[in-house]
Amino acid sequence: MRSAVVLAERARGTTSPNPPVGCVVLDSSGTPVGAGATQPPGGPHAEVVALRQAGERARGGTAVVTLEPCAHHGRTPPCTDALIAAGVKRVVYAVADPNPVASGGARTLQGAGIQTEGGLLADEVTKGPLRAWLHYVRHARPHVTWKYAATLDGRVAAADGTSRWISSEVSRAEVHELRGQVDAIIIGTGTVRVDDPALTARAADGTPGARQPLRVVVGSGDLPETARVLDGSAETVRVRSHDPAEVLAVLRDRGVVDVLLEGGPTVAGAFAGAGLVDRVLAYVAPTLLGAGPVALGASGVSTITGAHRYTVEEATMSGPDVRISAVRARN
Ligand code: AOF
Ligand code: ZN
Repeated sequence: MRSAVVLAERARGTTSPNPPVGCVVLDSSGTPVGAGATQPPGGPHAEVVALRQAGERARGGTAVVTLEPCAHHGRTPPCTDALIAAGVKRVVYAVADPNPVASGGARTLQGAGIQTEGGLLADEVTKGPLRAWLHYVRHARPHVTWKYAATLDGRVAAADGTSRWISSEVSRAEVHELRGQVDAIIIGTGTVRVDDPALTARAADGTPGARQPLRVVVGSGDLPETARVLDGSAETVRVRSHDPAEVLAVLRDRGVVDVLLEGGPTVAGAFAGAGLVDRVLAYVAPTLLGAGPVALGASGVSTITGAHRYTVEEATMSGPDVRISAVRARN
Protein backbone atom coordinates (compact mmCIF):
# COMPACT_ATOMS: atom_id res chain seq x y z
CA MET A 1 0.00 0.00 0.00
CA ARG A 2 2.92 2.34 0.66
CA SER A 3 4.05 1.84 -2.93
CA ALA A 4 0.51 2.50 -4.13
CA VAL A 5 0.45 5.75 -2.13
CA VAL A 6 3.73 6.85 -3.74
CA LEU A 7 2.29 6.13 -7.20
CA ALA A 8 -0.84 8.11 -6.33
CA GLU A 9 1.24 11.05 -5.07
CA ARG A 10 3.10 11.15 -8.37
CA ALA A 11 -0.17 11.33 -10.30
CA ARG A 12 -1.36 14.37 -8.32
CA GLY A 13 -2.29 17.28 -10.53
CA THR A 14 -2.78 15.16 -13.67
CA THR A 15 -6.10 13.41 -13.04
CA SER A 16 -8.71 16.03 -12.07
CA PRO A 17 -11.65 15.85 -11.90
CA ASN A 18 -10.75 12.21 -11.24
CA PRO A 19 -8.85 11.19 -8.11
CA PRO A 20 -5.13 10.34 -8.25
CA VAL A 21 -5.14 6.64 -7.34
CA GLY A 22 -2.25 4.17 -7.11
CA CYS A 23 -2.39 0.38 -7.49
CA VAL A 24 0.08 -2.49 -7.03
CA VAL A 25 -0.73 -6.04 -8.15
CA LEU A 26 0.93 -9.00 -6.38
CA ASP A 27 1.07 -12.53 -7.80
CA SER A 28 -0.13 -15.56 -5.82
CA SER A 29 3.18 -15.73 -3.95
CA GLY A 30 3.05 -12.02 -2.95
CA THR A 31 5.61 -10.72 -5.46
CA PRO A 32 4.77 -7.35 -7.07
CA VAL A 33 4.06 -7.94 -10.77
CA GLY A 34 2.26 -4.75 -11.79
CA ALA A 35 2.00 -1.12 -10.71
CA GLY A 36 0.12 1.88 -12.01
CA ALA A 37 -1.66 5.14 -11.33
CA THR A 38 -4.76 6.87 -12.70
CA GLN A 39 -4.16 8.30 -16.18
CA PRO A 40 -5.52 11.72 -17.24
CA PRO A 41 -9.35 11.90 -17.62
CA GLY A 42 -10.66 9.45 -20.20
CA GLY A 43 -7.60 7.23 -19.75
CA PRO A 44 -7.49 4.00 -17.74
CA HIS A 45 -7.84 3.90 -13.98
CA ALA A 46 -4.95 2.74 -11.77
CA GLU A 47 -6.14 -0.87 -11.48
CA VAL A 48 -6.32 -1.29 -15.25
CA VAL A 49 -2.78 0.05 -15.75
CA ALA A 50 -1.40 -2.29 -13.05
CA LEU A 51 -3.37 -5.32 -14.30
CA ARG A 52 -2.15 -4.81 -17.88
CA GLN A 53 1.42 -4.86 -16.64
CA ALA A 54 0.79 -7.97 -14.55
CA GLY A 55 -0.97 -9.91 -17.32
CA GLU A 56 -1.52 -13.60 -16.48
CA ARG A 57 0.56 -13.27 -13.33
CA ALA A 58 -2.36 -11.49 -11.63
CA ARG A 59 -4.37 -14.75 -11.52
CA GLY A 60 -4.74 -15.88 -7.91
CA GLY A 61 -2.99 -12.72 -6.72
CA THR A 62 -3.87 -9.56 -4.82
CA ALA A 63 -4.61 -6.02 -6.00
CA VAL A 64 -3.67 -3.27 -3.52
CA VAL A 65 -5.27 0.08 -4.33
CA THR A 66 -5.62 3.43 -2.58
CA LEU A 67 -9.33 3.84 -3.48
CA GLU A 68 -12.13 1.26 -3.57
CA PRO A 69 -12.31 0.05 -7.20
CA CYS A 70 -15.10 1.65 -9.19
CA ALA A 71 -18.14 -0.37 -10.18
CA HIS A 72 -19.55 1.92 -12.84
CA HIS A 73 -19.35 2.63 -16.55
CA GLY A 74 -18.03 6.19 -16.67
CA ARG A 75 -15.53 7.40 -19.22
CA THR A 76 -14.00 3.93 -18.79
CA PRO A 77 -15.46 0.48 -17.94
CA PRO A 78 -15.70 -0.63 -14.28
CA CYS A 79 -12.42 -1.61 -12.60
CA THR A 80 -14.37 -4.35 -10.80
CA ASP A 81 -14.88 -6.06 -14.21
CA ALA A 82 -11.17 -5.86 -14.96
CA LEU A 83 -10.25 -7.30 -11.53
CA ILE A 84 -12.75 -10.15 -11.88
CA ALA A 85 -11.57 -10.95 -15.42
CA ALA A 86 -7.94 -10.96 -14.29
CA GLY A 87 -8.76 -13.61 -11.68
CA VAL A 88 -7.38 -11.86 -8.62
CA LYS A 89 -8.24 -13.57 -5.35
CA ARG A 90 -8.10 -10.58 -3.05
CA VAL A 91 -8.45 -6.79 -3.21
CA VAL A 92 -7.09 -4.54 -0.47
CA TYR A 93 -8.02 -0.84 -0.59
CA ALA A 94 -7.45 2.17 1.64
CA VAL A 95 -10.51 4.40 1.28
CA ALA A 96 -14.11 3.65 0.26
CA ASP A 97 -15.30 5.54 -2.85
CA PRO A 98 -17.78 8.23 -1.70
CA ASN A 99 -18.83 9.03 -5.27
CA PRO A 100 -22.41 7.67 -5.45
CA VAL A 101 -22.14 6.68 -9.13
CA ALA A 102 -18.88 4.76 -8.74
CA SER A 103 -19.20 3.28 -5.24
CA GLY A 104 -20.21 -0.26 -4.31
CA GLY A 105 -17.10 -1.83 -5.85
CA ALA A 106 -16.22 -3.90 -2.78
CA ARG A 107 -19.68 -5.48 -2.72
CA THR A 108 -19.51 -6.28 -6.43
CA LEU A 109 -16.12 -7.95 -5.93
CA GLN A 110 -17.39 -9.97 -2.95
CA GLY A 111 -20.33 -11.10 -5.07
CA ALA A 112 -17.79 -12.50 -7.53
CA GLY A 113 -16.04 -14.44 -4.75
CA ILE A 114 -13.12 -12.03 -4.29
CA GLN A 115 -11.98 -11.29 -0.73
CA THR A 116 -11.93 -7.58 0.05
CA GLU A 117 -10.38 -5.59 2.85
CA GLY A 118 -10.80 -1.81 3.26
CA GLY A 119 -9.09 0.72 5.53
CA LEU A 120 -5.38 -0.09 5.10
CA LEU A 121 -3.42 3.20 5.50
CA ALA A 122 -6.75 5.01 5.15
CA ASP A 123 -5.58 7.95 7.26
CA GLU A 124 -2.45 8.49 5.19
CA VAL A 125 -4.39 8.37 1.92
CA THR A 126 -7.19 10.59 3.26
CA LYS A 127 -4.70 13.28 4.31
CA GLY A 128 -2.43 12.70 1.32
CA PRO A 129 -3.23 12.04 -2.33
CA LEU A 130 -7.02 11.86 -1.93
CA ARG A 131 -7.54 14.79 0.42
CA ALA A 132 -8.60 17.34 -2.18
CA TRP A 133 -10.69 14.93 -4.23
CA LEU A 134 -12.59 13.55 -1.20
CA HIS A 135 -13.37 17.14 -0.27
CA TYR A 136 -14.49 17.92 -3.83
CA VAL A 137 -16.89 14.95 -3.89
CA ARG A 138 -18.32 15.65 -0.42
CA HIS A 139 -18.68 19.42 -0.67
CA ALA A 140 -19.06 19.91 -4.44
CA ARG A 141 -16.31 22.52 -4.52
CA PRO A 142 -12.51 22.51 -4.79
CA HIS A 143 -10.31 22.07 -1.73
CA VAL A 144 -8.47 25.30 -0.88
CA THR A 145 -5.00 25.51 0.66
CA TRP A 146 -3.97 29.03 1.59
CA LYS A 147 -0.21 29.29 1.40
CA TYR A 148 1.79 32.24 2.66
CA ALA A 149 5.30 33.10 3.78
CA ALA A 150 5.70 35.53 6.67
CA THR A 151 8.22 36.75 9.20
CA LEU A 152 8.16 35.69 12.86
CA ASP A 153 6.03 38.78 13.50
CA GLY A 154 3.51 37.70 10.84
CA ARG A 155 4.40 40.20 8.12
CA VAL A 156 4.42 39.40 4.41
CA ALA A 157 6.22 42.55 3.23
CA ALA A 158 8.28 45.40 4.65
CA ALA A 159 6.82 48.90 5.16
CA ASP A 160 8.04 49.98 1.69
CA GLY A 161 6.25 47.02 0.09
CA THR A 162 9.34 44.95 -0.69
CA SER A 163 8.60 41.28 -0.15
CA ARG A 164 10.95 39.24 -2.31
CA TRP A 165 12.42 36.20 -0.57
CA ILE A 166 10.91 36.39 2.87
CA SER A 167 11.20 32.62 3.07
CA SER A 168 14.31 30.58 2.32
CA GLU A 169 15.33 28.95 -0.94
CA VAL A 170 14.35 25.54 0.47
CA SER A 171 10.82 26.78 1.23
CA ARG A 172 10.47 28.41 -2.19
CA ALA A 173 11.54 25.18 -3.91
CA GLU A 174 8.86 23.33 -1.92
CA VAL A 175 6.23 25.80 -3.07
CA HIS A 176 7.22 25.30 -6.71
CA GLU A 177 6.88 21.57 -6.27
CA LEU A 178 3.44 22.09 -4.72
CA ARG A 179 2.36 24.33 -7.61
CA GLY A 180 3.14 21.44 -9.97
CA GLN A 181 0.73 19.21 -8.03
CA VAL A 182 -2.36 21.44 -7.80
CA ASP A 183 -4.93 22.19 -10.47
CA ALA A 184 -5.12 25.95 -10.02
CA ILE A 185 -3.57 28.89 -8.18
CA ILE A 186 -5.71 31.86 -7.13
CA ILE A 187 -4.46 35.41 -6.65
CA GLY A 188 -6.07 38.82 -6.64
CA THR A 189 -5.56 41.64 -9.12
CA GLY A 190 -3.88 43.64 -6.31
CA THR A 191 -1.11 41.07 -5.93
CA VAL A 192 -0.61 40.95 -9.69
CA ARG A 193 -0.09 44.72 -9.72
CA VAL A 194 2.17 44.86 -6.66
CA ASP A 195 4.24 41.64 -6.91
CA ASP A 196 3.78 40.63 -10.56
CA PRO A 197 4.29 36.90 -9.82
CA ALA A 198 4.60 34.39 -12.68
CA LEU A 199 2.77 31.71 -10.63
CA THR A 200 4.40 28.95 -12.61
CA ALA A 201 6.04 25.81 -11.24
CA ARG A 202 9.78 26.12 -11.82
CA ALA A 203 12.93 24.25 -10.84
CA ALA A 204 15.66 26.07 -8.88
CA ASP A 205 17.42 26.97 -12.16
CA GLY A 206 14.23 28.51 -13.55
CA THR A 207 13.26 25.71 -15.96
CA PRO A 208 9.49 25.27 -16.06
CA GLY A 209 7.99 22.10 -14.55
CA ALA A 210 6.25 19.50 -16.72
CA ARG A 211 2.82 20.49 -15.44
CA GLN A 212 1.62 24.03 -14.92
CA PRO A 213 -1.45 24.88 -12.83
CA LEU A 214 -4.23 27.07 -14.13
CA ARG A 215 -3.57 30.67 -13.02
CA VAL A 216 -6.73 32.29 -11.69
CA VAL A 217 -6.84 36.05 -11.17
CA VAL A 218 -9.85 37.18 -9.13
CA GLY A 219 -11.30 40.66 -8.68
CA SER A 220 -12.38 43.38 -11.03
CA GLY A 221 -9.28 45.59 -11.16
CA ASP A 222 -7.40 46.07 -14.43
CA LEU A 223 -4.17 44.22 -15.11
CA PRO A 224 -1.13 45.77 -16.78
CA GLU A 225 -0.61 44.23 -20.22
CA THR A 226 2.92 43.34 -19.21
CA ALA A 227 1.79 41.29 -16.18
CA ARG A 228 3.69 38.00 -16.03
CA VAL A 229 0.46 36.04 -15.47
CA LEU A 230 -0.50 37.11 -19.01
CA ASP A 231 2.79 35.91 -20.56
CA GLY A 232 1.28 32.77 -22.09
CA SER A 233 3.68 30.42 -20.25
CA ALA A 234 0.65 28.79 -18.61
CA GLU A 235 -3.11 29.18 -18.95
CA THR A 236 -4.67 32.12 -17.08
CA VAL A 237 -8.33 32.81 -16.41
CA ARG A 238 -9.89 35.89 -14.93
CA VAL A 239 -12.88 35.61 -12.61
CA ARG A 240 -14.28 39.09 -12.20
CA SER A 241 -15.92 38.44 -8.86
CA HIS A 242 -15.18 39.28 -5.25
CA ASP A 243 -17.34 36.44 -3.98
CA PRO A 244 -15.08 33.48 -3.02
CA ALA A 245 -17.98 31.00 -3.27
CA GLU A 246 -18.67 32.16 -6.80
CA VAL A 247 -14.99 31.88 -7.73
CA LEU A 248 -14.91 28.30 -6.46
CA ALA A 249 -18.13 27.44 -8.29
CA VAL A 250 -16.58 28.63 -11.56
CA LEU A 251 -13.49 26.49 -10.87
CA ARG A 252 -15.54 23.45 -9.85
CA ASP A 253 -17.39 23.64 -13.15
CA ARG A 254 -14.03 23.52 -14.91
CA GLY A 255 -13.13 20.32 -13.04
CA VAL A 256 -10.66 22.02 -10.69
CA VAL A 257 -10.31 19.90 -7.53
CA ASP A 258 -7.21 21.16 -5.74
CA VAL A 259 -6.57 24.90 -5.35
CA LEU A 260 -3.65 26.83 -3.94
CA LEU A 261 -4.57 30.30 -2.73
CA GLU A 262 -1.49 32.50 -2.94
CA GLY A 263 -3.03 35.66 -1.67
CA GLY A 264 -2.46 38.46 -0.96
CA PRO A 265 -4.00 39.48 2.33
CA THR A 266 -7.26 40.91 0.91
CA VAL A 267 -8.21 37.86 -1.12
CA ALA A 268 -7.03 35.47 1.62
CA GLY A 269 -9.12 37.40 4.19
CA ALA A 270 -12.20 37.13 2.00
CA PHE A 271 -11.78 33.36 1.59
CA ALA A 272 -11.12 32.82 5.31
CA GLY A 273 -14.11 35.01 6.18
CA ALA A 274 -16.33 32.92 3.91
CA GLY A 275 -15.14 29.71 5.61
CA LEU A 276 -13.43 28.66 2.38
CA VAL A 277 -9.84 28.14 3.57
CA ASP A 278 -9.69 24.40 4.23
CA ARG A 279 -6.00 24.24 5.00
CA VAL A 280 -3.34 26.79 5.88
CA LEU A 281 0.24 26.18 4.79
CA ALA A 282 2.47 28.73 6.49
CA TYR A 283 6.18 29.25 6.01
CA VAL A 284 7.43 31.28 8.95
CA ALA A 285 10.88 32.82 8.50
CA PRO A 286 13.05 33.71 11.53
CA THR A 287 13.16 37.44 10.83
CA LEU A 288 11.39 40.44 12.33
CA LEU A 289 10.12 43.52 10.49
CA GLY A 290 8.01 45.43 12.99
CA ALA A 291 6.11 47.19 10.23
CA GLY A 292 4.43 46.23 6.97
CA PRO A 293 1.31 44.30 5.95
CA VAL A 294 0.35 41.12 7.81
CA ALA A 295 -0.56 37.83 6.11
CA LEU A 296 -4.35 37.97 6.44
CA GLY A 297 -6.59 40.94 5.75
CA ALA A 298 -10.07 41.53 7.15
CA SER A 299 -11.92 38.22 7.53
CA GLY A 300 -15.05 39.24 9.39
CA VAL A 301 -13.69 38.67 12.89
CA SER A 302 -14.10 41.43 15.50
CA THR A 303 -13.89 39.49 18.75
CA ILE A 304 -11.84 36.51 19.91
CA THR A 305 -14.77 34.08 20.02
CA GLY A 306 -15.23 34.66 16.31
CA ALA A 307 -11.72 33.45 15.40
CA HIS A 308 -11.47 30.97 12.53
CA ARG A 309 -10.08 27.86 14.22
CA TYR A 310 -7.62 25.39 12.78
CA THR A 311 -5.83 22.28 14.01
CA VAL A 312 -2.10 21.91 13.35
CA GLU A 313 -1.51 18.58 11.64
CA GLU A 314 2.18 19.07 10.99
CA ALA A 315 4.98 21.45 11.98
CA THR A 316 8.42 20.82 10.48
CA MET A 317 11.58 22.70 9.59
CA SER A 318 12.00 23.82 6.00
CA GLY A 319 15.60 24.96 5.84
CA PRO A 320 15.77 27.81 8.39
CA ASP A 321 11.96 28.33 8.25
CA VAL A 322 9.14 26.56 10.08
CA ARG A 323 6.48 24.98 7.90
CA ILE A 324 3.06 24.65 9.49
CA SER A 325 0.15 22.76 7.98
CA ALA A 326 -3.17 23.37 9.72
CA VAL A 327 -6.65 22.18 8.76
CA ARG A 328 -9.99 23.75 9.55
CA ALA A 329 -11.29 22.55 12.91
CA ARG A 330 -14.69 20.92 12.48
CA ASN A 331 -17.01 21.69 15.38
C1 AOF B 1 -10.89 3.55 -9.62
N1 AOF B 1 -9.58 3.71 -9.95
O1 AOF B 1 -7.85 4.94 -10.58
C2 AOF B 1 -9.88 6.05 -10.20
C3 AOF B 1 -11.26 5.86 -9.80
O2 AOF B 1 -15.44 8.92 -15.40
P1 AOF B 1 -14.46 7.86 -15.06
O3 AOF B 1 -14.74 6.57 -15.72
O4 AOF B 1 -13.03 8.28 -15.29
O5 AOF B 1 -14.62 7.56 -13.49
C4 AOF B 1 -14.37 8.54 -12.52
C5 AOF B 1 -14.76 8.03 -11.15
O6 AOF B 1 -14.12 6.79 -10.88
C6 AOF B 1 -14.27 8.97 -10.06
O7 AOF B 1 -15.21 9.95 -9.75
C7 AOF B 1 -14.05 8.02 -8.89
O8 AOF B 1 -15.26 7.70 -8.21
C8 AOF B 1 -13.53 6.78 -9.59
N2 AOF B 1 -12.09 6.91 -9.74
N3 AOF B 1 -11.69 4.63 -9.51
O9 AOF B 1 -11.35 2.43 -9.44
C9 AOF B 1 -9.05 4.89 -10.25
N4 AOF B 1 -9.37 7.24 -10.53
ZN1 ZN C 1 -12.07 2.42 -11.87
